[in-house]
Amino acid sequence: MDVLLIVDLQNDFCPGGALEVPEGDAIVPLVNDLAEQFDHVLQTQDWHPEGHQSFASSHPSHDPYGVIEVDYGEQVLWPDHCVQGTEGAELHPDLDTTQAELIIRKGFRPEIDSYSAFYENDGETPTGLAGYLRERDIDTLYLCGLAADFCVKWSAVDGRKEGFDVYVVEDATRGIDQDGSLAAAWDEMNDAGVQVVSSDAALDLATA
Ligand code: VGL
Ligand code: ZN
Repeated sequence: MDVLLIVDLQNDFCPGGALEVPEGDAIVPLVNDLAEQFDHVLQTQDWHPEGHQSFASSHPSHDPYGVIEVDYGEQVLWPDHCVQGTEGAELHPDLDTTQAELIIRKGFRPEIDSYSAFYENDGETPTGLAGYLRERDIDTLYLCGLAADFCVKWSAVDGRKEGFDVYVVEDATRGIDQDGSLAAAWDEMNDAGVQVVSSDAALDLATA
């Protein structure tokens, strides 16, 4: 069984938001089209408490987009974004979420960031998604949303680690592209056995 997983399509990742992904909002109509064609749709929502460790503002001597070393490895420091209960954390208003069967929130532990829909950034603390998918006999994931080089990539690679077939819908995602992170992300996904497809191909595959 196939699902469409829409990653972090939230105001703060769209132009005008706190952590804008260039053209992040441009994918909304296409994501809505995809959602309509899938029988099962899931979403993620980045959902940080104020003062989250991933915020540069929590580390006074550091600027946004710098990198620090934390318990679980490198942490990019972001502008404050997707703070719980704020407008920036809301899903994009034009995104049609009617069909979403599950919205998984992540990044809510103050001391640990969570890019992947499966694991916190320590690579060990599960979100519960793998179990949810297995219990529902879902074996194939189509990923779209934001950002291609962070949450989409980490979700795709972890999905492979968990044994799922994973497709990333290339025209239904956009990247932050921090220091070449976008090209590196496509390579990493490729190495992990993630398949990159166009939305047209995804629709053909998913309905086949
Ligand atoms: C994301 C950076 C920080 C993402 C979330 O959704 O890709 N990126 N938090
Ligand atoms: Zn975040």
